[in-house]
Amino acid sequence: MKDFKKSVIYQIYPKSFKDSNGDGIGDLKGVIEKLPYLKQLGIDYIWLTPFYVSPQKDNGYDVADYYRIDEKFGTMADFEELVREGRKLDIEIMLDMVFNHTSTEHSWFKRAMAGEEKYKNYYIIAEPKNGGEPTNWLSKFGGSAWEYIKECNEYYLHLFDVTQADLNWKNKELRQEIFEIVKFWIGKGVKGFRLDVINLVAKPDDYKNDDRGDGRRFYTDGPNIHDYLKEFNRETFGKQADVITVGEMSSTSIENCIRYSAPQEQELSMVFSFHHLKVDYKGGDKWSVMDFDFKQLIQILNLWQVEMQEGNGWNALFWCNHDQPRIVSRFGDDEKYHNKSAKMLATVMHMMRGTPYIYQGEEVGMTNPYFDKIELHRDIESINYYEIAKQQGQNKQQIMRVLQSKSRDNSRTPMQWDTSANAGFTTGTPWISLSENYPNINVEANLRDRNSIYYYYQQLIQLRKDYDIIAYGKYKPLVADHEKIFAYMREYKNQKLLVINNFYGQETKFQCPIDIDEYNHKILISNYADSASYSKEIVIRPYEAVVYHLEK
Ligand code: TEU
Ligand code: CA
Repeated sequence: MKDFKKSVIYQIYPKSFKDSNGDGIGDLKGVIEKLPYLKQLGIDYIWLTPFYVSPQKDNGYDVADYYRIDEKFGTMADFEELVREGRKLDIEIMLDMVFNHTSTEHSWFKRAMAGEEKYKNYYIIAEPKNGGEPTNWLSKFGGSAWEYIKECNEYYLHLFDVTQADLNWKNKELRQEIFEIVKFWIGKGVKGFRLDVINLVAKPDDYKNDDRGDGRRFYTDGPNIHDYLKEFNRETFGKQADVITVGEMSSTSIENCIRYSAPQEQELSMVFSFHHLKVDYKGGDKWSVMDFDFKQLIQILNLWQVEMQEGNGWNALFWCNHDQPRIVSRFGDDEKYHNKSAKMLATVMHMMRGTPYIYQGEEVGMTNPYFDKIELHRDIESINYYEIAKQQGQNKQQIMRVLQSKSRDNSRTPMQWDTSANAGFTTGTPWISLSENYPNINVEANLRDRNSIYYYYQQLIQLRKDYDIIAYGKYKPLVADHEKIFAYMREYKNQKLLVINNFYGQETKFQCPIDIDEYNHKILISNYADSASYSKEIVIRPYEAVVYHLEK
């Protein structure tokens, strides 16, 4: 059985990974084709974002049938082959479960709209208040979170798109339906589940206006959420020791995340939290352009490492996913120090206490595509923002610059495999445009170059397997007042790791915290071939990352 503390998980956005039949849309056969590439990289699990039957309004996060695979992605036979072929390579499959809401195309919702009480009670439906929406809550994709149902003069709640209706977890029958779905996929050999915005499913008993926000404080980490997750664990994945779970926790707290992921609580294995990816939100607004706040980033990373450790919780470690811009463009330098900054950012995450996640293309340094026309965008959240910002009178250039910085489409362009047409992603017309830099940034070029970002990720993954201190070591923050350096330590038995990372393109000096004489020391990994050996004061070059292993 795999130990998730020593494992690395690779996230695949099937629609943009590899197209096997030339329709311009990535599919499951394309994933099967690339298993040997992933084996060589060394990852242990593949997290697949949703590929179930869906009208694709939110690219699959609007599920119309949880038991069937959308024909665009393939067949159940393809999926079973993927599990089988993956297991031969010791790679397990993690599925993405969207249980905060369904598509309004789901039969449950259709029957609810047809007036069947049983199914109306599967959703959050409320009476009008003062002839209007039940509350002033906002959808995360813009606009009101309530949609009017004229047939019954009521409203249904949708925290995301209007075609994503929120489910009523208070309804035990509905929860039972959800447990059956998970047991079905466990029966298919699935060994992991990523639970989409799972900390939003516990809604309050009464719906009150939010006089100081968009309503999220009423349903985020809501009432009974821990009881729901304990029941979920007990009824399904908790029965299988070799099935792991990760909860996507939107706008959550450390206290709740310790309870979500501490083994003694028997809820989930680990959690995704996003606070470290909001340090470039001007005034907390995602739709803004600003350089990331380095000090705030360090403070947040240290806090979540130390507090989760104290509480015996477990972090999912990540910079990138299908909702976030590419990290080398965001916190690195994707022009002058593309290779060095990508490797430095990888070192920061992979040497920490938690389970690392790599998002497709991150391992070869894929960047934001810098789309300059709205027509190139496909993401519903980005297109909604464009329309709302235009109505607010913002000029197109300004809006496009914000989208270039923050749009989710930044991470959804096709995987760049080689220099052939469409970077080898498809022989057809890709559903979304490629980043124009694919002739230089692609898997083929990385595999040819021993100094590439790919081999650096491969080395990081192998180190976590070879050195217990990386998986089990105590995290020790170091003085976080350096202008450019983020450094921390790991301690385990008679060993220490000193991890030093320069987040900027200028040289700087670093005072090492430990007296060396009592230790044998070596460099475990560095993104400079000739990193300085350990000494009291070290010169750290632009975007330099170096990990010292110290042993008594
Ligand atoms: O994302 C949840 C979520 O909070 C994101 O919407 C995120 O905050 C936002 O995109 C960042 O701007 C999950 C899925 O990852 C996302 O793809 C879905 O759109 C969303 O849930 C609804 O299912
Ligand atoms: Ca296809």
